[in-house]
Amino acid sequence: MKIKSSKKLVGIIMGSKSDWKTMIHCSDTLKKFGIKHDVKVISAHRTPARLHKFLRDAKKNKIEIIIAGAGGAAHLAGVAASITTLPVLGIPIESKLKGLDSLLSTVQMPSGIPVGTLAIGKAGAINAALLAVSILATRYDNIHNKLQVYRKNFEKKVPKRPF
Ligand code: RP5
Repeated sequence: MKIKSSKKLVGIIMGSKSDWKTMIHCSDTLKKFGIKHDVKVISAHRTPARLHKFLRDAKKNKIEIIIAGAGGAAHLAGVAASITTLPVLGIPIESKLKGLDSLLSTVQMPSGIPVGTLAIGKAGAINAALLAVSILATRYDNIHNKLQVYRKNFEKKVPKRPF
C-alpha cells in the first residue's frame, strides 16, 4: 500500500514536558524512516479530557499506532489502550525509582487490555519507534524497504572484534 506523504501514521503522547528529553529519541527515529507523527503532552491524570479527545481524533484521522511515554505511576499507556482499539506501545520513563515504578505500571496490565511495553528510557523510546516501523512495514512497501536497509546497515555497525 502507498501512503500520502502528509499522512500522520503515529501518535506520540507523553505525560509531561519533562518526558520530551526521552521521547525525542522516539520522534527522531520515526523521522529517520520518514514517518509523519503527531506529538503531544497528555497526562492520564492531569489532562484526561485531552487524552479522550486525542484518541477520538487519532481514530478519525486514521492514525495507526499510539506510542505513550510516562513516568512514576505511569498509567498513560494503559488508560490510552483502554479507550482506543489502536495498538498502544508504552515507554516507561526514568523516574525517582530509576524507572522501575514506570516499568511495572506500564507493563503489568491485567489481561484484556494490552500495552506493548518497551525498555525503560532512551532504548525503549527508540525501540517503540522501530516496533511501530515494523508494524507499519507489514502494510506499506516503502516503509518495509527502508526497514530492510536499516537492518542491513545496523549489522554493519557492529564490530567483529571487541578490540
Ligand atoms: C508523569 O509524571 C510524567 O509522565 C512524568 O514522567 C512524571 C513527572 O512529571 P513532571 O512532574 O516532571 O511534570 O505523569
